[in-house]
Amino acid sequence: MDAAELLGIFEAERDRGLALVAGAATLDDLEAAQVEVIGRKSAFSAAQKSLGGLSDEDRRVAGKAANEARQAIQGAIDERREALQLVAGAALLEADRIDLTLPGRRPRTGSLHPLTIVEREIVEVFLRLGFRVVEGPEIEDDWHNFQALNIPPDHPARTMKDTIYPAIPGRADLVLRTETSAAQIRTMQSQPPPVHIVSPGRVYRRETSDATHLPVFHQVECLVVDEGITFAHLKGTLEIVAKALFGQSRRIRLGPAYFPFVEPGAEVGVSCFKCDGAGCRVCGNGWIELLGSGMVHPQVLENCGYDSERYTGFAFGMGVERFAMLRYGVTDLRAFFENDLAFLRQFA
Ligand code: 2NL
Repeated sequence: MDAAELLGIFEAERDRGLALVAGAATLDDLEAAQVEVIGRKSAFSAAQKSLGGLSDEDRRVAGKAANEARQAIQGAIDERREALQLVAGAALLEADRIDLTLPGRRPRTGSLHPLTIVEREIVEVFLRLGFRVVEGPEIEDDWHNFQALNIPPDHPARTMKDTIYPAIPGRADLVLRTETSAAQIRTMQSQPPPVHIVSPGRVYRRETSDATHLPVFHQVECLVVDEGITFAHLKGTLEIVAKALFGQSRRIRLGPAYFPFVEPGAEVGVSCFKCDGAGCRVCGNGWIELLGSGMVHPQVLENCGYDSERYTGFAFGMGVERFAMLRYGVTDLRAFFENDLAFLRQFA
């Protein structure tokens, strides 16, 4: 090929290239145009390679034209690429655009179980009175759960009917605790009087489930031991606790009751918070039976290493479920254990 033909190719390819570049709508189009017009296998590159066959003078002129044409195309490509990148970036931004004025999606948080709410509320009353919280194991041994509490081996509460015995090989003496008193026994064993404690927690009984019975329930027990503690201290404390939980205008009443670990024992009723003692659907006769109580049996004190001639004490225990049912008007105990979110969310 002579110089005129090559000059023609460079000029024609430059014009074709500029047109292709101008028409490239995307970065991919532009890339394809570059390969086609000035790539290694392009007509342009082939023509440039054949410059070597020209005379010095022709090669100088045609070579200059080739370089100028290539620079024109490359310049157009660079310019176009920048413009297309701007467009692509703007499109990305637009696609990623979020509306900051939309309301957020609030993460769903859990809430306290109604029994936890009520248990804490009960414990809170005792904390305000200066009591300390103690906890103990739910798997107890026979001594802490029964013997220390003056419950002899032939006591009705010890038969299989009332107690759940976990199948632990070689440990026939273990039980699922039937009251949280066991934790209080452990506290008395570990320290001298005075003792002012409450022990909240789960307890277990062999029961067939119905609206008012379950094999697992919750208790808060209260224990005071010191020199000079009398029945008046028990009664005063009960009154303060009943008023704190059910309202300052409540009254309490005591009646005789038997528990092996107290002497004397008393059942405690509180005047109804709905009808104030007149009688209604909540209470029946104006009184709500609330808890069991008594003066700690001297034998229980001796079992823990306390001198029962010097020290006396009172104790009482209340059911958390019973209190929660009264508080929230729940009529079926099983509702607390079904994990029905529609039920539980009411307490959030
Ligand atoms: C009830 C009755 C009661 C106690 C619990 C107690 C604890 C020790 C010593 C003596 Cl360490 N007594 N606790 C006393 C009387 C009654 O609970 O009906 N609870 C739900």
